[in-house]
Amino acid sequence: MSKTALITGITGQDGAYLAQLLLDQGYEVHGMVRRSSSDRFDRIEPLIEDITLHQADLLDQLSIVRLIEATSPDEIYNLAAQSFVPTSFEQPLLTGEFTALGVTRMLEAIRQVSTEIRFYQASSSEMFGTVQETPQRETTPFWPRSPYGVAKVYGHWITVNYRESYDIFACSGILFNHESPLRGKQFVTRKISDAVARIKLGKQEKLSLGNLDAERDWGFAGDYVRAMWLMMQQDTPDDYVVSTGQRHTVRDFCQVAFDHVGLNWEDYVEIDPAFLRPADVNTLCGDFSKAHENLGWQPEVTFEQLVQMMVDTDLDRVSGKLNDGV
Ligand code: NDP
Ligand code: GDR
Repeated sequence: MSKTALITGITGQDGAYLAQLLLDQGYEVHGMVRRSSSDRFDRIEPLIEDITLHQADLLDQLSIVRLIEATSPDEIYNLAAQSFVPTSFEQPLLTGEFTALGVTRMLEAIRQVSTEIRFYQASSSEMFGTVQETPQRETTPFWPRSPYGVAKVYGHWITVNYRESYDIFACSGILFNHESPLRGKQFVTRKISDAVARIKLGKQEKLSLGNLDAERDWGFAGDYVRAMWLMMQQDTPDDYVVSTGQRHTVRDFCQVAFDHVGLNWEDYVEIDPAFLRPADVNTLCGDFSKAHENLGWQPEVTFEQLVQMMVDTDLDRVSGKLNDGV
C-alpha cells in the first residue's frame, strides 16, 4: 500500500525536491501552504497535478491539527520556517514563532492526532555557529550566532524531547547549506549565479556582497532530501549530520561561477557593508560519517558541478530559454 506524506514548506527549495522524490517513490503527497494574496507555486509548478495543497499556517495550531486529521499522513516533513538569517536579526520574534515554536505546534498536533506518525525536523548547521570542533558532528555542542540559529536549536531539542517523552518517531536532520537552481535569490549562492548570468548577458554591471571570507560546506539540495527520506525509513529515529565534508569560501564560489562564463570575478564583485551581519558564522564543515554508515548516504554532486549547474540554469532564465518564474 502506498504511503502518505505531508510536507510543510512545500513551496520552498527543499519542498520541491522532496515532493518529487516522494512522488517517485509512489507516495501520496500533501503540502501545507500559507494563505497569500498571490499563488507563489513556481518551484512546484511541474508537480502541481500530482500533489494536493492545503491551507494552514505554522502560527495556527488548529489549522495544523485539522490538516493532519484530514490527510492522515504516515510521515510529516517539517520544512517550513523563516529560513533567511539576516531577516532573523530584523524580525527575531516572528522567526522564533515560525522556526522555534512552529515545531512544537507540529509535534503537539501529532500527539493529539496520532503518535504513530513519523516526524522529520529540518535542523541546521547554523546551530553550530561559533564552531566548537571541526568537522562538526552530531555530538558537537551548539553555539548559534543568530536568532535563526537560536530558534533552530530550540526546534532541534524539542524534537529530541518529544521522541524521548512520548515515543514519537521523530528525526532531526542537521543539514549543512544546500543549494540548487531552485534556491531563493537572497541566499548568497543564487545571488551570485543570477548576477553572473546577468553580467554575462549585459543586464547587470556589478555584484555587491558582504563577507567574502565566510566558509560554508555547500552541497546539492537534490542529494540532501534523499537523506531526509532515508532517516524516516529506519527502524529507530535518530539525528544525523548531512554535509559534504568540503569547505569553500564565498570568494571561491564567485571564482568558480565567473570562471564558468569566462569572466574574472574581481572585475565585478564589490563589498557593500549593508550585507554584513551583526554576528556571522565564519566557518562550517560537517562530518557525515554517521549518515554514511547508518543510511548508506553520501553526496553525489561536487561543488564545481553545483556552481556550474546553478550558473547554467540562470543563463537559461536570463536569456529567456527557461521561463519557470523561479
Ligand atoms: P525556503 O526558505 O526555500 O522555504 C521555506 C518554506 O517555509 C516556504 O515554503 C515557506 O512558504 C514556508 N513557510 C514559512 N513560514 C511559514 C508559515 N508561517 N506557515 C507555513 N509555511 C511557512 O527554505 P529551504 O527549502 O531552503 O529550507 C527548508 C528548511 O530547511 C527550512 O526549515 C530551513 O530553515 C531548513 N534548512 C535549510 C538549509 C539550506 O541550506 N537550504 C540548511 C539547513 C536547514 P512561502 O513560500 O509561503 O514563503
Ligand atoms: P546562511 O546562507 O546564512 O549560511 O544560511 P547565506 O547564503 O545567506 O549566507 C552564507 C554566507 O555568505 C555570506 N555572504 C552573504 N550572504 C548573503 N545572503 N548575501 C550576501 O550578499 C552575502 N555576502 C556574503 C554570509 O555572511 C554568510 O556567511 C543558509 C540558510 O539556508 C539557512 O536557512 C540554513 O539553515 C543554513 O544555510 C544552513
